[in-house]
Amino acid sequence: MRSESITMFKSKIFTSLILSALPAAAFAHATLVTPEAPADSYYLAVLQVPHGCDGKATTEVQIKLPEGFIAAQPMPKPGWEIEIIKGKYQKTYDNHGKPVAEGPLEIRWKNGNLPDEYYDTFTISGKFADIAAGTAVPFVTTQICGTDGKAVWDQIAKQGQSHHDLKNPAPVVTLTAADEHGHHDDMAGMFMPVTVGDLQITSAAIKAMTPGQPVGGGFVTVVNNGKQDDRLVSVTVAAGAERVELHEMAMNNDIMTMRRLADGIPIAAGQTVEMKPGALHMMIMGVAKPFKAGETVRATLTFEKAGKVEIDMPVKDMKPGMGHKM
Ligand SMILES: [Cu+2]
Repeated sequence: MRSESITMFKSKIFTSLILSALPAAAFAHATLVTPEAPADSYYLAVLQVPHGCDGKATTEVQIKLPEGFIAAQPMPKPGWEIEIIKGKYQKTYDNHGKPVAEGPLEIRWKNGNLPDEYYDTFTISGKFADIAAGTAVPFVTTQICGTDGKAVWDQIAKQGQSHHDLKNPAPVVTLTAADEHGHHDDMAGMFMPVTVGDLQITSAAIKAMTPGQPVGGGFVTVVNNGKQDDRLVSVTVAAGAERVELHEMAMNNDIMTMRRLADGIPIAAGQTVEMKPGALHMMIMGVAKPFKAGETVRATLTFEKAGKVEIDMPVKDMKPGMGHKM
């Protein structure tokens, strides 16, 4: 279970890394630059306005602050006036031990001029209070272009709907549990893709072991972006194990069998090979000290054509029962 959520979380991170690497003009919608934030913490809402209204320059940007985003402060922008609309919150929040029942509800940057061919950002700092992790929090935005143009970014995805399906989606930030995101230690559970030749190792994990187990399981996903077939020939780990074998598990006549792949694991051109519990895996024999979740194990993978590559494999708790008897 935990490994699944880590994977999901990781893919979100990668998505946001990829998105932020794109030129700003690639965004058609008004969006928040940071799409995820820990619940109950400070957040810098940076709204990105990608273009004007049908070719016209943007002259005003209005952001309605979501309920539960307290103590908001806009960042001034040269060339723009700021209006802060204050009022009562729907309930009373605790801000460092002080009850807070009112504050800014909407921020407006006015009388500016942002030509259609430019993008710009509008920033508000504030704090999330009493909003559950997992909530997608909208910052409804209205973009005004002089007297005859307007874009309202206020649509909110319903259950099972992607915001990509919406024409004018509200900029949203998704709140994450503090322990999922906030601490440095948790970054240890992540694996950043590693490239060797035409191959890319996109995920890697070692199953956490219980004391007394002498054998561990390891898994990588390898993508072959090249035009020639390759093969994972062997794996070694830096310390604390006798050897690593490459194994395959499969159902044969209703019996789950495991066999050693003495020739290694083929990785055909253009293919992705995913090792996982109950299928292809590394079997780490003679482990001196059981691998514990949160640790990292350095491993060297040797490929027939791409050669050797060193990776740091995070140790994770994996669903019991999916692997073989280890
Ligand atoms: Cu095995």
